[in-house]
Amino acid sequence: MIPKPANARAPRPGCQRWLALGAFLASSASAQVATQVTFDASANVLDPAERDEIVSHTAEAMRRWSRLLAIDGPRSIEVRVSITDQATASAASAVGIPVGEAEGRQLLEQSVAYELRTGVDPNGADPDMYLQIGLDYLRNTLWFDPDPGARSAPVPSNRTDAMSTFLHEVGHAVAYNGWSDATTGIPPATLWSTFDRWMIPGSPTLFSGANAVAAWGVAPDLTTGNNKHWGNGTAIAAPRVEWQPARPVEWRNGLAVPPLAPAPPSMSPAVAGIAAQDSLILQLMNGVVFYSGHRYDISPLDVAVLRDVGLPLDALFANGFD
Ligand SMILES: [Ca+2]
Ligand SMILES: [Ca+2]
Ligand SMILES: [Zn+2]
Repeated sequence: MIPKPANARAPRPGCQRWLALGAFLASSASAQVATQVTFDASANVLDPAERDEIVSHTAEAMRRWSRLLAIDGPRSIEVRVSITDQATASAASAVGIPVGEAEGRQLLEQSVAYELRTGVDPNGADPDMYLQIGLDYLRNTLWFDPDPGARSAPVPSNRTDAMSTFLHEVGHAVAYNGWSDATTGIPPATLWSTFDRWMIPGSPTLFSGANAVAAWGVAPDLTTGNNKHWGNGTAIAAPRVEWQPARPVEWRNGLAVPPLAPAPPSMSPAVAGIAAQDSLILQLMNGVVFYSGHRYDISPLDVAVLRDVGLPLDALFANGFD
């Protein structure tokens, strides 16, 4: 759950290759995205059934994110899996790709996002994304869905839904990552990611991407100490308003040029009648808690962030959400 800096990983030698095509449904976008999952030597502890579950859940998570995007040709995303002793799971794109300059800093895009957007694999045969999973978490906390595409079987009340975890981790590789300080939100002096650039450092740091602000109603707060995620504490964090019209982000000279942020509407939480599902704490990409027995999925706020980091959305999803 804790994102790693996107450029901090080195390729690891020696792996077994497993192939999963994330292309088994009809969506024109996802039909062109193949996900290849490989395991390094740390995964030798796994049995074949466990590997199959990791492959199927990784591919389905990549399919669910990539089907939102307008993709103009075949893509192949290589994911390298390691098994660790960490408490949960973590993931990141392999590298950050310079795509321009914004406000005096080099702007870097996650390598998975870059390849999905452009069709160019920025690091050749090396993996595009690294995924680490704690062994105890894998075996004693996660519940692997017998049909990760359908997601209809009841999630055991004492288990964490593995599809939710895999969706969360792929979300880091696609959009939710960067180099800003995890607590202060302050970026390095010379560079930042397409996500970092929208942070308003503070306590908490806020996310000011125009589409996210429009989707949420106010600038949503990022988790202090873990700020490539949403939310703090367990209270309802912010009111939100109805989904607003899509605001396309244009690319000029290699740089995502955002629309102007609308002024957040003035809303009283007591008047707005906020429902539990409107809490940042219940977002897939929240940084506070994953409730057992509960399914999380990509939300309209996540779609807004995809726009804010410069990804082109499929017309099917341009004005709403399925
Ligand atoms: Ca690739
Ligand atoms: Ca690659
Ligand atoms: Zn996370």
